[in-house]
Amino acid sequence: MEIERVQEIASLSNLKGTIPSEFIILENEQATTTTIHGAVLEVPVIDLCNPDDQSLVASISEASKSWGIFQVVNHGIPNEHISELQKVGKEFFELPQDEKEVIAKPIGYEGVEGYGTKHQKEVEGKKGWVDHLFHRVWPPSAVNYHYWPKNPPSYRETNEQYTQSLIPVADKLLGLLSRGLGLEDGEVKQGLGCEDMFYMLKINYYPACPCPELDLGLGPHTDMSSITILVPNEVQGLQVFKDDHWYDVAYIPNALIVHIGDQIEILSNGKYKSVYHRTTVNKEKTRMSWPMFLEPPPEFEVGPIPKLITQDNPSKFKTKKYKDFVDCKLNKLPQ
Ligand SMILES: O=C(O)CCC(=O)C(=O)O
Repeated sequence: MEIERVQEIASLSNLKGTIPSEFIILENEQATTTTIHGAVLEVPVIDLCNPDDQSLVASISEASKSWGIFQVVNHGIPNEHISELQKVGKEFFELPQDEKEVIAKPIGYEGVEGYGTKHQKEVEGKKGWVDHLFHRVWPPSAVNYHYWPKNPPSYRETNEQYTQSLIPVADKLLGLLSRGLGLEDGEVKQGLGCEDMFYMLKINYYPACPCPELDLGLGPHTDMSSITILVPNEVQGLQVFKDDHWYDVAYIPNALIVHIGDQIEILSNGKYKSVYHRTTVNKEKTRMSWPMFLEPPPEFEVGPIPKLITQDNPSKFKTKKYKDFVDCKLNKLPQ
């Protein structure tokens, strides 16, 4: 049985001007009816070169408490590393279908890595308008090059270069988040598995859609990771739920978009909030995004940091292995 890719469905749909019914979501879920129009959300901007350390800690902590999302500028990753990452990812998705299928997730395989299209329906029983590629990039012991594109030939080097520039930024962000909780620099990272943490790269490919108002790319969700560090292409599409409404997020070119994920919400005992977000699709343009999910190793137990628990602030979350958390979330079971 062959899996139909959204990219292929999109080519036909764009000719016909309609989309198949399994993609059409209920009117009260559609972006046009649920988005606040004419307003874009200016999410907090964190300048990583801010020389005033205390104000940097305060701003990241405030953004993580009240928004769960922020954009990082002056992060130190050269713009070319970002544009090269985008270029090779785009080149992979533009290959003939057969070449992409070489690294597809096999049918029946339970892993996450590989080229794929979400099987489970996304929004109220409907499918999202997106294909993806997942592969781990760090630590070396967790990398399986089978799932990395061989074409374009510079794919591996470019992704390794981006990862090497991202790791110090991730470390800095985790340190600042730790200090924002009144802890030492390394304590949040320790609570996530330290150097054993997995860096999982995903590429989302949202083809142009003739009826963008009828479907979403990804339905509303929070990320299971600790933090997610994302770069989008230039096409608008990320939306955040804030004060009971959905808003488009305004991007700053070459900034990194950081989502607080479920594991940081747990570890901070709810002080930091994981951000509820979704994506829309565009009528003329392909949207792409490159989220990097920083995940605890599967067997690692994550729970509220004991120092943060007091009589007045009792534990709000169970401590459990990350793989068990993922299992409950994917199967919609109570945590
Ligand atoms: O494409 C985006 O901007 C968001 C991606 C996302 O939320 C995800 O892949 O889980």
